[in-house]
Amino acid sequence: MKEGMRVAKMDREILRHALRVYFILGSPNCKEEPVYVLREAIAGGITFFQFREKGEGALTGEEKYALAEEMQFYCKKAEIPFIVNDDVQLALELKADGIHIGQEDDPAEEIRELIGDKILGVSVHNLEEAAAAFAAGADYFGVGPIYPTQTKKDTRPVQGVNIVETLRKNGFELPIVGVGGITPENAAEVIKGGADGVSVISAISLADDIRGAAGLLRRKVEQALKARGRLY
Ligand code: 3NM
Repeated sequence: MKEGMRVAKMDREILRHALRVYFILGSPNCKEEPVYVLREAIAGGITFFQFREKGEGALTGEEKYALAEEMQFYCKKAEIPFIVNDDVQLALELKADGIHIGQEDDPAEEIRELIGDKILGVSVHNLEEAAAAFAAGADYFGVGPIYPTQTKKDTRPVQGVNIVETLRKNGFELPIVGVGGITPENAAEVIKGGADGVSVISAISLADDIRGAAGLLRRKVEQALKARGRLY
């Protein structure tokens, strides 16, 4: 596969490393105050963050902006990349580190044009979507749902770790994070399959011990990366 022409904001290997424990959060995903949830997750050891204010009861307008800004503050303080789901305007206004888009959002080429060298994550579900996202300048792939999830209602069918293995076998070297139903118990399988990290919502956001859950997930991911020797 040809190397991408652009130079990403973060070197690809730095990004790969940063994606290990990728927490996604919006206020509808919390039992407790969302900023508290994020701060506990940071204290537990998350390495990457996506602000995803979606679903029933999601904030909009100024309230959404204010929550994003406060979350970004704590990510910056901890030197954790802060990515916005889907909302380019918000990502640009906040000078976020990047944006994550799905297949139903605006085309990746257009988003790349708008965001310059910010990080661009794209959800992909098969080889064709991965090839198109790579050509459009994606910096990493989000791949899922790996396991059944209650958190997002409109997902594609469950793919299993197979999809990650398929992407690797077909020569895709871009950083990959698995998403959907991932927990400390099954995270190692996702890494073993060739992912660089795991994206989770509920395994952290709904845990009774948020900090402990984030820490355990990080240990499991790092053990699995070590066992794999970081190769895919
Ligand atoms: N994207 P949880 S599944 C945000 O398949 C998201 O693209 C998915 O939440 C996809 O960790 C999902 O609670 C929800 O299962 C992940």
